[in-house]
Amino acid sequence: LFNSEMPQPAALATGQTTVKKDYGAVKKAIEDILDVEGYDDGSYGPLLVRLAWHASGTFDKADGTGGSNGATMRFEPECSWGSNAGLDKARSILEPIKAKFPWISYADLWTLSGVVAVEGMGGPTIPWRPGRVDKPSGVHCPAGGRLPDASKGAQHIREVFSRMGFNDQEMVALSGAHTLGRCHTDRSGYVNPWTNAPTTFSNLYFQDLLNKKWTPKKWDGPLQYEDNTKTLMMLPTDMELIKDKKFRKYVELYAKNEEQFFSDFASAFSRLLELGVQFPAATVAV
Ligand code: ZEM
Repeated sequence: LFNSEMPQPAALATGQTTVKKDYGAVKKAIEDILDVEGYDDGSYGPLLVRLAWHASGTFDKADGTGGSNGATMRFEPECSWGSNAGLDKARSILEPIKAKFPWISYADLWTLSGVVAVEGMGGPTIPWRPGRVDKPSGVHCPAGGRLPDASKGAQHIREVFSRMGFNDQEMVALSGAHTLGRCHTDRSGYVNPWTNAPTTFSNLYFQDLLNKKWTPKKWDGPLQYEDNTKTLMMLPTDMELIKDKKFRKYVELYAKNEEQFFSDFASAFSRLLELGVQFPAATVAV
């Protein structure tokens, strides 16, 4: 009864059944694995934020390479980059969720995890939409050396983040993610958390940068800074945000105005996770 002139129902035409892509259910599954006793400060949240960031922060706006699309961190050489040390753990805790919702791409799952983690730790709502497509092998890995080096200065920070397309204010807003989590000697060589509330998303990182006295830590490890309790830390790149006058202006703004920080972080983080991604025309936020 059908002829080529008649619109045909898609399922009949292709013989396929449709899977309902319930991103809300995936979000819920991620929320459920965030809190865990005995790992770091009791949450995988900071690690998942770092996964989303490193998956995305390889983008180069000059040629459109890198970025979250493709989820190439599954492959050599990207999975073995020194900068990605420890993220194997983040990827593996998401595997049971990928198994339960096989229709979601790794690239969507990793970025959504960062979003759910920020939200779950009390941060702003981050606009997120699906549409990233996994690439099949490591030949698609971006060039190495694109993620920032914590031992370097303001010029390096500007080079790396302007390559992605961010301005000074967005660089400072994104750096506010260091209010979360900690450094691990076996991953980066650095040690300790930035703040005393590493599983709560807040503007405490900016307040601490300005209000605590930071001095070089005396140890055999790489140069890092410590507060007078010797329990908190700042990386050399974190210190650049108060040494550089143009960056410092925004540190002062965000230390005073948490609402502004939340709103600017949400926009910049959302954009970070979408760099280089081509979304189908009618993709809406979930
Ligand atoms: Zn980080 N970051 N980061 N970062 N980062 C670490 C940890 C975390 C830099 C960096 O070298 C390091 C952004 C920007 C920059 C997070 C999120 C974001 C660590 C410690 C280092 C060394 C890793 C370890 O030992 O486990 C540098 C140089 C940056 C810019 C100049 C941006 C942007 C981020 C997100 C928007 C997070 C959440 C962590 C904590 C991870 C954890 O496991 O607790």
